[in-house]
Amino acid sequence: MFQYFRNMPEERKSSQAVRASIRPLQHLLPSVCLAFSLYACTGSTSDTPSIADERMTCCSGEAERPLPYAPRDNETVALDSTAHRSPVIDTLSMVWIPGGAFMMGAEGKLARKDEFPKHRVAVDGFWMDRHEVTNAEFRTFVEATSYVTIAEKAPDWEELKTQVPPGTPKPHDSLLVAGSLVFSPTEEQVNLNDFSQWWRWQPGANWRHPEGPNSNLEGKEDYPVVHIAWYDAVAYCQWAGKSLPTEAEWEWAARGGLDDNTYPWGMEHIDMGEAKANSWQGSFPYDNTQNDGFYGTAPVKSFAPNAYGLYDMAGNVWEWCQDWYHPEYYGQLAKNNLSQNPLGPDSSFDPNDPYAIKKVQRGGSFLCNDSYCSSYRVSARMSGSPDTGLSHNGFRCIIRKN
Ligand SMILES: [Ca+2]
Ligand SMILES: [Ca+2]
Repeated sequence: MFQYFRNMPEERKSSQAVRASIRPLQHLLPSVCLAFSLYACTGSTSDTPSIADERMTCCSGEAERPLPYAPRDNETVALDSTAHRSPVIDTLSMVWIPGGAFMMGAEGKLARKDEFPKHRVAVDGFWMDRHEVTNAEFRTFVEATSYVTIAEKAPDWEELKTQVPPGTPKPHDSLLVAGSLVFSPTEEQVNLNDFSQWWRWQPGANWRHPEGPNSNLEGKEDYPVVHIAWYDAVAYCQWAGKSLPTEAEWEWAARGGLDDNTYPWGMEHIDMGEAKANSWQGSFPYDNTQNDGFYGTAPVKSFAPNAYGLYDMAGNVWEWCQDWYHPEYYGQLAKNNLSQNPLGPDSSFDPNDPYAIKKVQRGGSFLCNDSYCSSYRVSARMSGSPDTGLSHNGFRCIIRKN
């Protein structure tokens, strides 16, 4: 949530709109929309500046095609490495993703600038959660560790003032409360460039209370946990003996063994035929026809999995990846014949939010729609401040063999 509390550079165009719409925070929180810029998907990086000082991390080598082992469904397999804290992998909840090489990135009219150029990547095999981490799973983690998510913590002014311009006055204590951003539909068609119109700052919103203090998780045990910051996701993964996937691992897994596919299921448009994922049908952000059966989040595994047995790789909630976000990273990797197990850039950069650090998110959410955000495509990239979760941010984990 601290994303909301940082200052925003004066030149940021959308700051005025955010100040107007999130008035309780306007004294020190003009950057509430920093996280939102990530969700202004289509065309949002068209003005990406060049990066003069960029360091990239990748390595070249041959793809590893053989499968180290590929157990059958429902077979419980013990890891052969003591490096993992989890001694046993439950294949009811995880699936083996075989290693291989593919062309990472996008082509086509829906792709954004940061999805180019396509480049050849190889990843080793790994285990991946079949579905997004659920409320029940996250509750087990919290009960075992007493972990408190970032959205549940009131901002510490002593910490906060180090992240805002010198001389910024301390806000009233009534403003320094825990909370998060919750989707709130508009009543009519609005300018889609002003995302502050459909997000509201909600004190008391967090994973336990997704819509605010008056909401709860009753009956939602198998829904994906939301309002999860990247640091929260990492804490869960570490407790579970798992990791967040790299961006390359995530895209490789999402493609389900297909080549050059647009969606996890293939090429058929998301709105054609049988419902394939939880997205937004109708006119965003005011009229959701719910053709897929869900207005907000859906229970995990509500739609058919991809060929690897992974559910909701498109839509439902965004999923955090390990990598820093940089819109020009692919251009660096494309200089290699092959990039094997790329770990992302050494540092992040978001031209829409140049003073923030950002991690990669993938897969889109229940709010995605072609008119605004088509991030249910397997190549679509998004970024988010690692200390910020929203009502459509979740994650899933992986386990690497070594
Ligand atoms: Ca839906
Ligand atoms: Ca998802």
